[in-house]
Amino acid sequence: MGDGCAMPYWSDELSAGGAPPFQEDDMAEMWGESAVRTTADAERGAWFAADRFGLFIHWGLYSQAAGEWGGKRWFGISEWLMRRARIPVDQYAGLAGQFNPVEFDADEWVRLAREAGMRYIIITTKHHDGFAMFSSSASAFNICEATPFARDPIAELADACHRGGIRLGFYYSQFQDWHEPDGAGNDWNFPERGDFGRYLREKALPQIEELLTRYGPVAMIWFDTPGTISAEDSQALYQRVRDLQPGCLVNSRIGNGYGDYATLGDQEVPLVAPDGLWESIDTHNDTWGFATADHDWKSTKEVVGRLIRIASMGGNYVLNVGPDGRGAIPQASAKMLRRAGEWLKRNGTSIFGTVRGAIPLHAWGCSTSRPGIHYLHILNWPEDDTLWVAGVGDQVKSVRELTTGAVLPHHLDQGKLIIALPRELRDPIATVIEIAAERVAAATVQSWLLHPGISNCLEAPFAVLEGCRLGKVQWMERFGDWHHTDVVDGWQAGATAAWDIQVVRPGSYLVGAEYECLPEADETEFELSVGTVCLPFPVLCTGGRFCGRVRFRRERVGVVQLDECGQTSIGIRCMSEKAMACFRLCRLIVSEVDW
Ligand code: FHN
Repeated sequence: MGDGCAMPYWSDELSAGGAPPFQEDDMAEMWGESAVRTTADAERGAWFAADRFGLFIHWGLYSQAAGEWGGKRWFGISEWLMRRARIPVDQYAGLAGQFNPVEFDADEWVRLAREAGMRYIIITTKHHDGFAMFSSSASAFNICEATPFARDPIAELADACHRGGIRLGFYYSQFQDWHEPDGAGNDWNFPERGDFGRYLREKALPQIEELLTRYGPVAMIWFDTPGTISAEDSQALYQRVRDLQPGCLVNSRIGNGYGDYATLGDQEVPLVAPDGLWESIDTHNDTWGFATADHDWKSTKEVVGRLIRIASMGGNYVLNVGPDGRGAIPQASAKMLRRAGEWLKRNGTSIFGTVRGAIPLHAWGCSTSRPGIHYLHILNWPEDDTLWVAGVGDQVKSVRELTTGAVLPHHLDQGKLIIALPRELRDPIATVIEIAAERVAAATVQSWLLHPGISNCLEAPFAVLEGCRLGKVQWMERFGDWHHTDVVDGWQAGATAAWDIQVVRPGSYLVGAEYECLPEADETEFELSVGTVCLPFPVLCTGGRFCGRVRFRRERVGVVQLDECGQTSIGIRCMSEKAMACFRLCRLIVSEVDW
């Protein structure tokens, strides 16, 4: 076994006054590569590819503390409380004496997941705090031996899942274990590097074996924060899982390119579909574990919108809730899950068992497909109740609203499908239109249909770039609350980012730009160009970064006249070198204006 404790993998001088709590490039090391080399074969991965929507549950001793310690509130992800507050091992372990989640009801959780339309559950069996939420012979620091509750909720949940026809996966923190001198991550109690090999042999591997041999079929082991774990150790873990349950999937956070499918960054919803099997993981508010102070709930529309966008790119959406110290799922989460489930009951055929959409991304939303059928998910309803769809071709057999089967009037214009949308069919979450068409044009977003009556966001990854490049920025808001954006950066003088667009309704269009501009690049001159028209404009400072937090601003650039239907290009050109490392463009926003 290699030495997995080589630090640093997470440079958080969190509670120490004044020191920056985190740095921009910590994340890559913490999450490991998301690309996997042992991708699941079609048979093992079949359920994953079809099931699309899962429930993530973060539940442990941190749920009891709920983000509070020493009379102080620790904003950010609550499951990191022990490390953030540098709580000594024995004091943190004292929480176990208070942890008595008598409201925990496994059948109720499974019922809720089913009501939400979810097909699988992944639950934390041991998070970074080292506390096992199951009966374990490998460590007495477990819920059966250390708490008054003295029950094994993982066994109860496994039984309930098997009864309820829901797959069950186990989260297991294989690298960080703040309870153990030999585990990684606790440098406040164990400043000397421990023997990580011994930790793996004596705790992690035995516990993983317990999880894979005592609870029936396990759909997946969900590893996390591989840090500096060696390739040899990742491989050994992977092999052990496969030996014990050959059908069990493993996520890419096992580290070093092992695993069956890719887990993206926390709360990351990509704009461009990753290859192979993949998942986006998200949480209902900003924390994963329960925190009394976090009420920043995503609406049902946001949650379902993310599920749709992810399904349209062929990915899975795993949404987290954080039950409290009594074992109750927060009311806000339960309500949102039920509402999402109602939408899925009506529209689930457009999500489950579908593949990535053959019809490209539009301003109104996105699509999913199955052979001969395409589902248009309208997330942004056009003001004039008219939907323009590019890339469908002329082989359309029928156009219906999915839930009612209502046939919708449609015709072709300039090679685009135009659908009349009856306003009474507008679903406040998302309306789904089912199109039967044997052949459609291959999905491409290189040419963006400038949709009348909706704001068109021309996103960074779809730009044609010269003298600048596509990048990604990731940052935390509150501690552990990750945000991700694709940007165009590295601007040289004369560099351009341009989008091919298709004008379907001539008129005046207001163009805006959303960007980050550090003080050094304040008032750098750019030009907006459409056809032969060039409008000069300065980019304006968005402030400096503090703790790596990125701040964007949306600025109006100007109004342009697009007088002819058809293909053209819209873009911006940088007129000075000084923007180079200090300006990042996320998108242009183009909206029709009533002039
Ligand atoms: O550190 C953990 C965090 O607490 C949480 O479990 C998330 C969920 O993806 N994973 C790690 C950070 O990526």
